[in-house]
Amino acid sequence: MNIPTIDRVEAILVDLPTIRAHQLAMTVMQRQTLVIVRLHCSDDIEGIGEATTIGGLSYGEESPEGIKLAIDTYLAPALAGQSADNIHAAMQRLESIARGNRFAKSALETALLDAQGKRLGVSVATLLGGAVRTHLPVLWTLASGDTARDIDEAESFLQSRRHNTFKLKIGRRAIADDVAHVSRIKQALGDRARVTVDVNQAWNEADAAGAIARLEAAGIDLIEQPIPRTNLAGMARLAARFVVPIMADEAVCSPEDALDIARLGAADVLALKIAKSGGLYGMTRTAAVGDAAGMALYGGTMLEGSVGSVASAHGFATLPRLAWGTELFGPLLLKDDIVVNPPRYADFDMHLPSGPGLGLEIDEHKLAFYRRDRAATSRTPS
Ligand code: MUC
Ligand code: MG
Repeated sequence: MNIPTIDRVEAILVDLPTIRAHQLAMTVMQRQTLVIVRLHCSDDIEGIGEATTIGGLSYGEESPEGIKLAIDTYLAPALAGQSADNIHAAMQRLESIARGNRFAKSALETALLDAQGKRLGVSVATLLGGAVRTHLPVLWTLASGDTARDIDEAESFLQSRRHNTFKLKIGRRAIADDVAHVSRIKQALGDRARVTVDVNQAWNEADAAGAIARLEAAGIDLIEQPIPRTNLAGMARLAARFVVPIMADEAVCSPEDALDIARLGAADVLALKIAKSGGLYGMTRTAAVGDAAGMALYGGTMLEGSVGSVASAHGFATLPRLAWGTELFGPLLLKDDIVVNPPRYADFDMHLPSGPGLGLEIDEHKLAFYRRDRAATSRTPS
């Protein structure tokens, strides 16, 4: 039997508008840039993957443009001619020629898994050992910047049974304003919804201690990354001081990070993301360390579109325990999509697509329309 090899890899920047402004501690998003990877193999099978970050360089150390440059210049040439059906060997080769660049590597690993799944006629979750759930709870982030609008948004999603947990992005305004905003939303929703907050590292430890005391009293269910990711000792003190669980997000990118957090008791919950983990296998290894240490797990997002969100869902579906559900709502924040069959959301859950690989098909017309390297004049609306 001929062993399929990797022929060619494309990395495509895709700019999609968001349905509304999305305000986080470090940036306000009006659009999202996806880096879509298409990996072509010698047996005519194509695998797709996605590397997406938030707000250019404002969230993480890789920008969409940098990810494309790293893939085009270094990672794709290193993969050319390699066996397409040995994903670990391909990823090890990338490790040996490039440090870091986890988002770029994650997109390539996803594309290899998608191709291999299509080749074998099985889903990515099956390749990873099998899904233990076919649908995943999905929260929604309220981040319009306006309290009344956020309450309206939450009410409409509760009514349509799309979401019953809401994450509030705070850390941008004065603490007193943030606490008042969060408390008003929790008061309006009451026991009908769970409310969590994500501070994205914006507070120092002393401010965090004061704010968390007030958020706990207001009935908030979870506090995500209140202080800088490097201050694990501070996170441990906060986790010991409060009953409300503290979640690590930016602080946990690898199994080694999870081990440090476990040793120090620096979090009660870990936010897992395939991009920051360098791929699905890195995410599941990180999850295993957290799980073994007795920490609860949560399926995080970098606000990816359908490709990255569905890839994440395949991985999260295989985890034995996922106590805090997921936030894989990225496709719903975007005005349009570049796949023909976006994931289905119903009854507070995201439903895993069926079909080999990721179970997704690129919409060529939409991709051609939204890709950045298309001259504006040659774009034709659908
Ligand atoms: C983050 O830090 O968790 C996830 C949801 C959202 O609105 O932003 C992201 C990033
Ligand atoms: Mg976060």
